[in-house]
Formats: sequence, C-alpha cells, structure tokens
Amino acid sequence: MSRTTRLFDLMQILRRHRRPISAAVLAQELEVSLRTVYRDIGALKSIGAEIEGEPGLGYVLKPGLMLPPLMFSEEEIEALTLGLKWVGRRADDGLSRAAGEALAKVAAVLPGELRHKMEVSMLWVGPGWERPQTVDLQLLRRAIRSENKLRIVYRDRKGERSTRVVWPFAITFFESTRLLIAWCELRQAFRNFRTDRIEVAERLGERYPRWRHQLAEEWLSTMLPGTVSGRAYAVVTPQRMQERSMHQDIVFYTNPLSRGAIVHWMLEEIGVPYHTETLEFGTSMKSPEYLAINPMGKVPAIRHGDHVITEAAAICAYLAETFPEAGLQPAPEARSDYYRWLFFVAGPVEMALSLKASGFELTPEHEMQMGCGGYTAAVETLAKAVAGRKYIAGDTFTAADVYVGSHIGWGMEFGTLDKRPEFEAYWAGLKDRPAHRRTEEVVAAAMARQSGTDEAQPAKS
Ligand SMILES: N[C@@H](CCC(=O)N[C@@H](CS)C(=O)NCC(=O)O)C(=O)O
Repeated sequence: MSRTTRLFDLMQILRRHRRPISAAVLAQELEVSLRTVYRDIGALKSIGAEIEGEPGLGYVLKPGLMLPPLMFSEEEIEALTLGLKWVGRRADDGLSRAAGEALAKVAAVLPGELRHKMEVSMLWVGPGWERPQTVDLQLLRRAIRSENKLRIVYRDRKGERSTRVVWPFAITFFESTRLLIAWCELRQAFRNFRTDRIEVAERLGERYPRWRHQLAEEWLSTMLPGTVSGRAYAVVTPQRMQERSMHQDIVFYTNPLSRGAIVHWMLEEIGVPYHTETLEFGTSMKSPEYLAINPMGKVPAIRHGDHVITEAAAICAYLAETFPEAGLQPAPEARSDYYRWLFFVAGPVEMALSLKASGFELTPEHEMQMGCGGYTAAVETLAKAVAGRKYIAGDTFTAADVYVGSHIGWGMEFGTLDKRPEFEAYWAGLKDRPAHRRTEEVVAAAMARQSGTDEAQPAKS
C-alpha cells in the first residue's frame, strides 16, 4: 500500500469514529506498525488535519473539519470517474458539461498519485444506443427541480398523439431511453412517458400543488412487489396492487400444458399484471373468437392493448423490448447472440426435435435442403452454444434464456433432448428462478388434473 493511500485510509478510519481510537487499533486496521501510525498522524497534522490526542490516549478527528485536498480511496476514485464519465456520455448537454467540470474539479484537488490514477482509469463507457430525442432533457429536469407543470405533446406506442399537462417529479435513465415520471392531469393518474416520444414540452409558469418527494412516495407505493420495478424502486400496499391489476391490459392466451408455459415464465419475469385466458385443445382453441386472435388456432398468444403477438419466441422478444425496465433485452453488444440463439432454437432446433419425435428420418439430401439440417448437428450446435455459459447472450439473464432454457429443460424432461452435461449445467442455473418456479407450479397442477389426481377447476394462472 502506498503512503498516500495509507494516509487516506487513516483519515477515513478517523472520520468513522467519534471517540478517540487508540494507535494500536489504527495499526491493526491499517496493518502497519505503531511507529508508522505515530508518524502518519504527525504527517496528517502537519498538512492541516485537526487530529486531537496523544500516544496512549488515542486520536480523534475534530468534527466538521475536513482535510484539503479531497480524500478518496482508489475504489472511490474509480466509482466517481466511471459515474461521471457515464453522465458525460449519456445525459443531456447540461449534465454532460457539469460531469466534465466536476471531474476536472475533483482531479484538480487530488494529490498527484491519485490524480494520475484517475487520469489513467481503465473503466470506460462504451457508446450508448439512445433513441433520438426531440425535447431537451434539461427542460424536463428544470421543471422537476422547480416543481413546475409541463404541457407535453406525447406520441404513444400506437403513434397516437395527445396533449397533456403533467406534474413531473423524476426521470429514470435506462440504456435506450429515459422515462419521465409524472402525475398526468388528463388521466388523473401516474404515468411514465418515454422521453423520446415527447414531441413538444413547454414549461408552464405554474407550480404544481404538491411536493415532488410526496408524489414520488405515492408513485413508489404503486410498484408491485416481487417485480423488477418493484424491487428496483420500492414497496407496495396490497390495495395498490389490486388497483393496478384492475388496469391490466395484457391478455395471455394459453393452455398450461403447452408452449404457453414459456410465455408464462416470461410474463412472470417481466412482472407486469396480465390476465390469463385458458383455452382447451381442439375446442376453444379452434373457436372463431380465438381464430380471430391466432388463425393457427394455437397457443400461446398475447394481446397487449391493440397488439396481438403469437409465436412464443416473438412474444418473449416483444415483452423484453416493450418493458425495458425489466432488463430482459440484452445490451447491444450481446444482441447478436440474443437474436442468433433465439431464432436458432425457434427455427432449426424446434423443427429438428419435432421431426425426430414424430419418427421422421431425414436423408442426407433432406438435411441439406431443410433449414434445420440434421438432428445431431442441431443438437450439437445448441450444446456448444450453452457450454460453459450461465446465460446464452452476454452476462445477464435475458428473454433468450427463457426461450432457449424452456426448450432445453422440457426437451430433457420429455426425452426429446439427451441429458448432456452442457444442457444440464445451463438448465440448473435457470430452473430455480422464482418466476420459473411459479410457472412450474401451474404446469404441475395442470398435469395432476389431467392425470385425474386432482379434480379442481381448470387452471387460471
Ligand atoms: N410456433 C408456435 C407453436 C405453437 C404450438 O404449436 N402450440 C401448440 C401447443 S404447444 C398448440 O397450440 N397446439 C394446438 C393445435 O395445434 O391445435 C410457437 O412457438 O408459439
């Protein structure tokens, strides 16, 4: 440990203690000799630290007095530098400038050794993939700061425009977008507005009639517990939960003993409320009402507002993209693997497994012509893709893991896929996720009902 770092650490320890702390304890914490502690205390005093005490009595830093220059540990310097660099690249011009200035100020007051560490920090911020914004984020930030009403023209996901007066109180920064969180006078409810969809924003002179922290507290209490947003932001009251689920607008068409379980797992991961319509094979699945949703008469499907999405893989990708706060769409640098394996499993693997399960033997010529190639090649390729990996795309769990994992898990369970160590290891890292467990319970209950061990009502998840 360098002397500068040791002096900083010594200051930090003294700051943490209100009462005198003995030189012996300091020596132990810093892993240095008593003599070094005495010498370092002397050095700190000589450059202005107001440390009281003597050998044998212990030392205490006089409250309220800080030692210039600024004291940061190496770890703190890295955190600050990275954070400020991130703001410099990802926030609006005002914040970006401020981040640059703050970085320069911090660097200016750091002792040479630490300043150098800051300058050569190897933690870099890569390019973002923000959607273009019409409205300057500074204007939104200023409205929040001054608790001013805003008039905005907003284009929703269907492309419909509305003009509203809102009371903005927070902005959440996501990788691809920012959400302005506000009370909406038009809807008389809290609403999140994607800032890239705000076409016009005008700060009204009028203050809104509440404190922004009160609005924030109320909004936080609307978060569903157990969801990603709920965990990320805060807690909830059961009453709020009920209120929220009444406004749900996702309808999930499924049968628990079908590929619908993939989407069920995905919906549970996303954590938004949804309403389940359970359909029976051969009857309600082929009814005119349902054929209007999916002309294939197959499940799963979802209806989200006016949008209908079928195909389990497409639904997973749609949900990941539509609810970015769940973090199930990977960062751009992992997007290639994400699409590659999502499509590979939805196409070639699905087909190769189905052909094999139905007893079709492909000739080498067929294998060349058919998109899935041969069963062995498809399975080998999948095994290589998951070998040694916790997640299929990047370092985090994504919608592709829901989809690929489901096929691997069930494939092994139902014998369409061999229990290879690569598959078992990958599946072991996914199957105990709470969202998957909840799905599994519904599937198990349906299986029990089907085998006549349970005479309960049809499953509703
Ligand atoms: N390609 C569709 C396949 C959907 C599918 O085949 N679903 C089956 C249940 S797993 C089904 O609904 N079968 C009923 C039928 O065809 O009548 C997807 O991946 O979502």
